[in-house]
Amino acid sequence: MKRKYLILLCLSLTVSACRQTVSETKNQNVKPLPAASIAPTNSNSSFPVSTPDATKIKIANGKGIVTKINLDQGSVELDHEEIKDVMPPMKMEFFVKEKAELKVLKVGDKVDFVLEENFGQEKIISIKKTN
Ligand SMILES: [Cu+2]
Repeated sequence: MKRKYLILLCLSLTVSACRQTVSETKNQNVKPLPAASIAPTNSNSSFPVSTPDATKIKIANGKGIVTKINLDQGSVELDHEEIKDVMPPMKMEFFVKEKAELKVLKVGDKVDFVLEENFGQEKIISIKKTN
């Protein structure tokens, strides 16, 4: 009888260990938030700046059509035109710096946006409906 109990105990331990692994894996799937943006240290000087830092943070203008809005995440999916020197036309999701700007947008809106590219991580710093 005692041995049977031990086996059961063993089994339940295995199961709970299993569950833990599953939930850990799930957590890893959570979309990583974009790393905090590194503000240019010389923000007082007029743009463009010609310090080496200027090459790491790129600002680009883009145009596109809203295909999805995620207010909770603060992200927007756009079917965007070519963004010069950044990327070809495509449909993709961007994080938006000012979530409030998303509240006035809806799917299908044509938008102008400003993209900040920071070490390969893009973030929309301004997005406005085109009239
Ligand atoms: Cu893109």
